[in-house]
Amino acid sequence: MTSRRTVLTGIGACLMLPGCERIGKTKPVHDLLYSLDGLTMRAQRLVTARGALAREYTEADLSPRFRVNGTRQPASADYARHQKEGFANWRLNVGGMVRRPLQISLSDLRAMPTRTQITRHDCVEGWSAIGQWTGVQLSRILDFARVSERAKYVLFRCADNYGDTPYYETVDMIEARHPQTILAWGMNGDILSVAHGAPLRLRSERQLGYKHAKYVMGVEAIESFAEIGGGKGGFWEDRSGYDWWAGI
Ligand SMILES: Nc1nc2c(c(=O)[nH]1)N[C@H]1C(S)=C(S)[C@@H](COP(=O)(O)O)O[C@H]1N2
Ligand SMILES: [Mo]
Repeated sequence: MTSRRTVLTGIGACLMLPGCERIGKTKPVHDLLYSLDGLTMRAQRLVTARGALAREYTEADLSPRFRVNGTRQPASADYARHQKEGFANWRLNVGGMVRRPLQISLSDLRAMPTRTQITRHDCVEGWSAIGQWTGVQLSRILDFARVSERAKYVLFRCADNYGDTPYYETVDMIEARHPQTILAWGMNGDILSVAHGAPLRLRSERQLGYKHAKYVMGVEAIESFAEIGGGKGGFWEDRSGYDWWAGI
């Protein structure tokens, strides 16, 4: 208990000092992840302001090259068809615990109010890159679909499989409604490329790279992820035991 309190105080104190976000910069992501291992997500929420923003950068900071990781081309026939059609007939399915299920076209998503942000992506495998992302805040879509108050998480179903297993991710409602949590259709001033998750990918800027689901086909409000996939809340969480919370 004492040691936990010491850790908490340390982090809390650090957050009040300018330049403290550098922790994430100087320490390898892995170290940071495991130094927080003993803390519950709730404890981290207590020491971090609920609405705290991930650091945003300037265009001068953009990485000359943004690595592609994981799937770079979904293999399904469905996806191939949409890709060929320039995603003109593709629809984002919004469902689960919502009062108004939606099917939103890419042009409608692009017509919604946009948010552009330059952020650093941290992959658990030990690389980072700064990129600019443009999209619609997930909170707008949740509001538009009139998500139920009982929903606790948002599930993202992706178009790509690893073998027979579809990639998926979940975030809680605090993360889902965070202002920097966007469904991005643009990157570095261009339309999002297939390699980076076209037509739509999640940016959940306070979390590690694997949470940022690419090729998002469906968004569902859910009460629990216990019955989805392997029950751990995400593809890599199921397969490799990666942390579900994955806060940076
Ligand atoms: N659908 C899907 N989303 C995914 C992945 C994937 O393989 N499939 N890989 C994840 C991982 S581990 C990382 S680091 C980022 C990589 O995004 P990038 O290819 O744009 O760099 O996407 C994440 N989202
Ligand atoms: Mo990653």
